[in-house]
Amino acid sequence: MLDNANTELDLDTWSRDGLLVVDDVLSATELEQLQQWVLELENRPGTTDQLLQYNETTVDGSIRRCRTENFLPYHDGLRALLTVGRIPEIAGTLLGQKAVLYKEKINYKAPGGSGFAAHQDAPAYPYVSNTIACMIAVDDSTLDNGCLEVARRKHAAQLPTDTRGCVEPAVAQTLEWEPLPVAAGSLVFFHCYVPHRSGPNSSDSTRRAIYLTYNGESDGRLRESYYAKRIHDLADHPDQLSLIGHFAGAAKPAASSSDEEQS
Ligand SMILES: O=C(O)CCC(=O)C(=O)O
Repeated sequence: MLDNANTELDLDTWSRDGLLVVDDVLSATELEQLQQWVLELENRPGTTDQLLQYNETTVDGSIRRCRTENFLPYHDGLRALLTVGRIPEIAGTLLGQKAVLYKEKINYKAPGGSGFAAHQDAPAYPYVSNTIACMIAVDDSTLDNGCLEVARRKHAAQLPTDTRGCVEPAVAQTLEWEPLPVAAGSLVFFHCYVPHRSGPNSSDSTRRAIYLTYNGESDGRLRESYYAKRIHDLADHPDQLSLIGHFAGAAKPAASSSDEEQS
């Protein structure tokens, strides 16, 4: 997968904005395969400390999958795609050294599913200060279904945070927010200080996106430490999807058969 991509990266945009959209990496066949893999993962049962699944209650009261985490050990195809080849190579070019995966997640955002408050990723990621995210649009990401919204050129430092670890609302209000709709198959790379947020899904179809976080190899292989801390810390905060409280909805771990009911 991805061997055919020969993308010229716009490094000026990357350093100016902290953000880069790369459109021509996945072929149509590769995208179809990815969509199938994501569907397979969505339907697997969750556990308390291995494959992590989360559901949310959407506006109409139905319980829908909202997030999968820590799937790398449990899916050979995705493990290969996300750790070898073009995607980590692009991340490495942007980081200036070999990129290693810090964490991986899928956000599903079903119809009526919730968005995310304005935040920077850095406070959610212990043990490391420099990471970049790669969002892979599994479905078209649109204004109606809650695409990412970003503030460009604000990636130099941590902004003031509130008690949730999100950008202080008074500061968030002063930022220039730009919706970033992208077609399925697009990759969006962004630095861990890029402020971002998203709205709810007001369309009638699900908007899936994979989010990968990479760090430079010189900072270490931190993925297992991250997931150990996450599992430990979130045991006391079962309504949170992350080490920061950025999710606007009502989330719940789906780790037993009674929680697996999908509507
Ligand atoms: O998927 C989205 O709408 C935004 C997700 C996000 O910012 C996050 O999961 O940290």
